[in-house]
Amino acid sequence: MKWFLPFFLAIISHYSFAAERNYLDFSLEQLVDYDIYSPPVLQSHIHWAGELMVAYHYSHTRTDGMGSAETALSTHDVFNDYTYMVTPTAMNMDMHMLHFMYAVSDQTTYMLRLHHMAMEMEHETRMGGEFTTQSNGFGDIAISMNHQVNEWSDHEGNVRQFVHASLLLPTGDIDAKDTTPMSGGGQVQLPYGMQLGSGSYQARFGLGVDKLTAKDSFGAFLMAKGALDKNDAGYRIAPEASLDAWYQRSLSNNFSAGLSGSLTWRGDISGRDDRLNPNLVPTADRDNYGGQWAEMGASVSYLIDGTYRVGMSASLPVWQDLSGLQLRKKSVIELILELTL
Ligand SMILES: [Cu+2]
Repeated sequence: MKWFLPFFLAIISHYSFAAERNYLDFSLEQLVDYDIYSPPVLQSHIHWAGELMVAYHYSHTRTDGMGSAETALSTHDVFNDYTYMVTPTAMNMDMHMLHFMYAVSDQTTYMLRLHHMAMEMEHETRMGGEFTTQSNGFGDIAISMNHQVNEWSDHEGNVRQFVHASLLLPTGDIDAKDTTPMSGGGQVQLPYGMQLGSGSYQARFGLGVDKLTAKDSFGAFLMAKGALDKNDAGYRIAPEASLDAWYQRSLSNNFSAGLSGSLTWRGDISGRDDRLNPNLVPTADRDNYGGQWAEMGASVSYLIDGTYRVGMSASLPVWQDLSGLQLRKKSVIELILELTL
């Protein structure tokens, strides 16, 4: 994160005085042309033939406190109601994502995503001790295609429909280890949620729609993802489905703001990793992973010279229903830097 800030500030200061293109002066054709309103979901995003886009996203996800179904539980509740020797108390995840998008035609854009994760989980033991485990490294690489299937204009603006397909490669580590007070100084296998990859090939499919007018943009994206095979450790990560919706509006020549909402469903892990002891800590038990989350977010976006876009977003869960016993989601903060060539 530290290396990113000077870069970010340098770009803002260098280009903020040179802005020529801006939100309010655009005709509808130009808005579509320059892709000013980048949707918060990159999976429903296409470019003109030959265009290359590089996007860097940084996100920080915080989970804090335990819960079961819709109820928050204190550490005291966990040790009273369950037999686990250890409970997680909080987790922080920092993710750096690099997306490369290249449009082979006006309808079809290919995308490659690389990401690096650093996770830190805080724990408390039944005896009152505290400890932290960490893992970090590159995650599963995604190769995707975004395709516009339909487009039409009415008197207000331009409507587009998209399909999305991805293949995720099992490049992320599923053997991440760390020491704990119970491991006697040795390295032990970390639980499912602290692993960097899925260990499986995964497929992801999506359907999206958006509408662009001279002043605003809104859209929705529905997505489903699942593992195609069991990994070498003997399990298959949970399938996921999500629905994202957003609204973005221009507030000045180069400034826009947006609101978004998402619903996420996650199923169960199938099979199990025999290196983990599910009686020791809730995270080692595969039954403590699925759930449903509803989140609301807000974002701001700043356009620089029609080429760069910098943005920031924050989202909070408004409802969560957790399978078994797990950490409750608290917040997600994201910084975005996009360059279109
Ligand atoms: Cu793009």
